[in-house]
Amino acid sequence: MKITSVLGLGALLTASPAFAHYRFYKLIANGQVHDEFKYIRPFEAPYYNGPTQDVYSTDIRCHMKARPAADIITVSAGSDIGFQVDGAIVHPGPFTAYLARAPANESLTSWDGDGDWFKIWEQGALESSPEKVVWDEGINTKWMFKIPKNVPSGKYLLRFEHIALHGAWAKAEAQFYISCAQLDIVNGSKEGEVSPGPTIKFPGGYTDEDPGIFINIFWPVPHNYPIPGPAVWGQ
Ligand SMILES: *[C@@H]1O[C@H](CO)[C@@H](O)[C@H](O)[C@H]1NC(C)=O
Ligand SMILES: *[C@@H]1O[C@H](CO)[C@@H](O)[C@H](O)[C@H]1NC(C)=O
Ligand SMILES: [Cu+2]
Repeated sequence: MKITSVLGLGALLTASPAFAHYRFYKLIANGQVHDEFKYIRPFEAPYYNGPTQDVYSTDIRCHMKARPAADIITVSAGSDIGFQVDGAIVHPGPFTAYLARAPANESLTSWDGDGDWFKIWEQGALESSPEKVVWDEGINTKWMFKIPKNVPSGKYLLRFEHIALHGAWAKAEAQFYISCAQLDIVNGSKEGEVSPGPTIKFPGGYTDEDPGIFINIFWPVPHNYPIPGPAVWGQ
């Protein structure tokens, strides 16, 4: 949004349930765009493309009523990975990606994701100056980043998120669009060599009052937007 004062427009969009939403429905890994929801945990009804707004619910982990996917993809530490959206991002806000490793005694295809999540990538506004803030809204349809090459090998959930901030001037009105993929990361570091962090829990790591979650992005326009969650793991 380049306009400085469109509070009214924000309210209008929030109130319009028919407005097009979006899902991160395809995983991009090993140089290939995979089928819809292959390796990605399904959520809610098959065509639900709305957000979750409750940061205190387990829905904040992998989206509304997410359940395990059948398949796990093997990927190499240090390789490129990403997600494709099924339409266009129609709201302003940041993107983040996190990993959490499944405990040794759990199977990734049944683990609930109640683990320690560390951030591996984030993207705030594409352009940010006191005069102008440009969000990645209707611009990109896929987002690529790297699996850290030093991550310990193992079974992980990869959580990808877009936080829509058009209504976030009201408390608990930020919208979270999330997908989790099931990864078997190989060729990473050996057990016990590194501990990625800082880590957070989902739920637990975000609150309704985080400065990047409860914020009016229209006025004053935040040219130093604080992306929610911990710092990206530096390796
Ligand atoms: C892991 O590393 C080995 C040796 O370099 C390589 O042959 C193999 O293809 C790698 N695995 C993946 C999934 O990239
Ligand atoms: C794995 O271990 C944890 C901690 O001891 C326990 O809470 C959990 O129920 C165990 N999971 C399984 C599948 O046994
Ligand atoms: Cu929307």
